[in-house]
Amino acid sequence: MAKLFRAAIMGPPGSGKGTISERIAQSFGLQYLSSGHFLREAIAANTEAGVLVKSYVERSVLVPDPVMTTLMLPRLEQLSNHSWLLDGFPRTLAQAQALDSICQLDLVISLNIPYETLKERLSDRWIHPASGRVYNMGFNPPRVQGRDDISGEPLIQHDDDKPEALMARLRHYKDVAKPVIDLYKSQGILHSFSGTETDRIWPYISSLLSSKISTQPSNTCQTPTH
Ligand code: G5P
Ligand code: MG
Repeated sequence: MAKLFRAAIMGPPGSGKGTISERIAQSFGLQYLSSGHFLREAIAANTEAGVLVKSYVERSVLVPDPVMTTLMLPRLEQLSNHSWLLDGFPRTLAQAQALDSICQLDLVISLNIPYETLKERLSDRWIHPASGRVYNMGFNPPRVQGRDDISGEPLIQHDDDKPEALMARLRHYKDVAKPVIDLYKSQGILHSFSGTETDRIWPYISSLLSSKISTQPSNTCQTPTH
């Protein structure tokens, strides 16, 4: 049986977590779990959790830790025989500790992307609100300008992607992420990548994963006793 492998990807809004995660999932067969995706799914389905988190996600403010761990940990428990990649979780020290209590990660990727690059990317970003599909007018444009590829519905731009709001979000990200990054550094599993282009960073991430996935014994995940 193939060894299990558990990884997480961290980085500020717009750093390329989603883009890189999709490449990792495709190239290495890891199950891809995105916290943002689960939140948007809950909001679209109007579940109890969805109603609770809507105003946070719409303002790009962090959802409270207990809500996030309740959303994420049961999904991971169900995947105890799978290799997976987490995108956007854990984001705070409390979330990292909650995750640590059920499962030790094998590897954490941290993306360091300059502010100017993030600003350019996010101000070029358009979203299909119903599905959460994201387009970038330069890097990943829709087939028809201003329209979602699948539904043909209009795309919108978030207020949070305007420069002033973005600066505050990025500052907040740094403060909250620092203890999480320190934790994974102390465990010897943190790998940081810096650059302005996903396509240039990707070969380094890909070769790191190739070496880790084929050679390392995995850490173990346990189903917690509640
Ligand atoms: P999300 O959904 O995790 P964010 O804000 O962290 O959202 P986002 O926007 O999803 O991050 P990303 O995944 O890091 O960004 O980046 P991406 O989508 O791949 O790339 C960004 C854009 O740049 C895209 O348009 C892409 O095509 C383009 N791009 C990528 N690479 C390049 C390149 O090389 N060049 C160019 N030109 N473009 C490129 O979280 C959403 C909300 O959910 C809540 C929070 O409210 C959060 O704000 N949330 C949580 N709250 C608490 N705890 C958690 N763990 C939470 N997780 C989510
Ligand atoms: Mg994302």
